[in-house]
Amino acid sequence: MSNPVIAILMGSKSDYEKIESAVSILNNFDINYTVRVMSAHRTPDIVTEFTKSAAENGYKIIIAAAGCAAHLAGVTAAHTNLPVIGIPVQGGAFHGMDALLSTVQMPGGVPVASMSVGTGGGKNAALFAIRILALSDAETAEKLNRFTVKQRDAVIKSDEDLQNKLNK
Ligand code: RP5
Repeated sequence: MSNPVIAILMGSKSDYEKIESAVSILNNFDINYTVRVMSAHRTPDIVTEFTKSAAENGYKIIIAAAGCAAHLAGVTAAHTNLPVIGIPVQGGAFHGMDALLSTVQMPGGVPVASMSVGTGGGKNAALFAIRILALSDAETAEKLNRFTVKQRDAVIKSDEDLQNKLNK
């Protein structure tokens, strides 16, 4: 994709299916992004190189997804002043609790915006990034408004359907 503004980093290719919802949201909003596999533990040099040069390469936001001892988001935030959004990936012996604590418990001074564990985490990471972009991009802000209205309408419709079914 040309001129990507969002980088999605994953600690392993095994994370992809769990955070694919982030990719589909970015596609729906026509946001250019890059998806890369790089690990804070297995390829720390590549993470350092990528994140140190991310801002000068045109990225505005980094989404970092990792499971288990999830240090990718934290290490990324240590190497750049760009906003970093962490997705604690569900899995491993503790079903994502380990990743959640690793992502959310950053020391003061190095912020990571932690999303939720599970499929909502990937979706919300993309939407959170889009909310940041919308601050300075009217077209993205308008798309976000339309998304919110559509989501609201879907909930109202599901309630109407339920009432019709129960009150037959
Ligand atoms: C983490 O370890 C990755 O982000 C992944 O969630 C987990 C397991 O990785 P694999 O062993 O499947 O490559 O670093």
